[in-house]
Amino acid sequence: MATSAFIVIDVQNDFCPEGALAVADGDAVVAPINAMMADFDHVILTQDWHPHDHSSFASQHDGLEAFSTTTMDYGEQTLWPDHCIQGSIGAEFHPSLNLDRAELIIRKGYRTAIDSYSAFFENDKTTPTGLGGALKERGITHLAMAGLATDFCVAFSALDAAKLGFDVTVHLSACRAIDLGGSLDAAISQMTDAGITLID
Ligand code: VGL
Ligand code: ZN
Repeated sequence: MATSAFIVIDVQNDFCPEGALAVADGDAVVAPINAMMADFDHVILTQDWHPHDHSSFASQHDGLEAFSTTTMDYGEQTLWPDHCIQGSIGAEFHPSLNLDRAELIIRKGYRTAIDSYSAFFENDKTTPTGLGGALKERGITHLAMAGLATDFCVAFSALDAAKLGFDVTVHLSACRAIDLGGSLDAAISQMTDAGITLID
């Protein structure tokens, strides 16, 4: 029998209403995610976890504004408001997210010089987080994903998982998007092209 894991992406205060990088209606994902946890063998969470001077923050780039893009050593990078700073309340999981079944919490974006949208590889597309190995070592073949934000951390994670050979389903009704310059439409078509199952 196939072994499944539910990967819950970045359901943190800063991505919910009133957070530093609020995703519209972001907290609406909490109830459906809590309900879905019972359907999977394993539950794994990711947590965006940046140092206060992270290079993805517009505040670290003189003259550049949040939601603009710049070029890093590893390629193009969107600049964000300061968010999910290590140890801050904004970096904590939403207080209603059920953490009881979480077996593993993958923190990402903790290196100052590189961002990490994906739960599998940092934004240079080569530095692994270790999650792929952890799943494979445990015989997990099927992944379901939900969380925040659809068009960044969820999509990047789903695309990398498909590339690594996992069978991936994204539950869109338990995701919300940032939608920056067409990023949501682009993410949906990339996920579709990669053979990822999208469920509404
Ligand atoms: C995310 C932008 C910056 C996300 C994280 O969780 O989608 N987006 N950091
Ligand atoms: Zn981030």
